[in-house]
Amino acid sequence: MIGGAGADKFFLYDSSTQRSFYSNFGNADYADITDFTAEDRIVLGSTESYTFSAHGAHTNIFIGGDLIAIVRNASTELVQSRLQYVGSVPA
Ligand SMILES: [Ca+2]
Repeated sequence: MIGGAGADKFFLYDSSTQRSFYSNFGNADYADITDFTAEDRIVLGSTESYTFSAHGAHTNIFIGGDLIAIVRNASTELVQSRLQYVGSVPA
């Protein structure tokens, strides 16, 4: 995924189906975000539980053990400061 210039939103969650993208096939599918900057946001689902781990210069995002995104050349601190959660939490 490449956002290009300006502030971008990278959607890792489909609010219409309330499902995360890239969470079905383990580490075989994931979003590869190559140009994340401090202007950008990553959109996640409020019903999901994510973990973030540094991998070299990159940040990996997981749901459970399932890799859903690699954010290239971005620290976990930067990524976690730029999250936006969508969707409703079940009652
Ligand atoms: Ca995956």
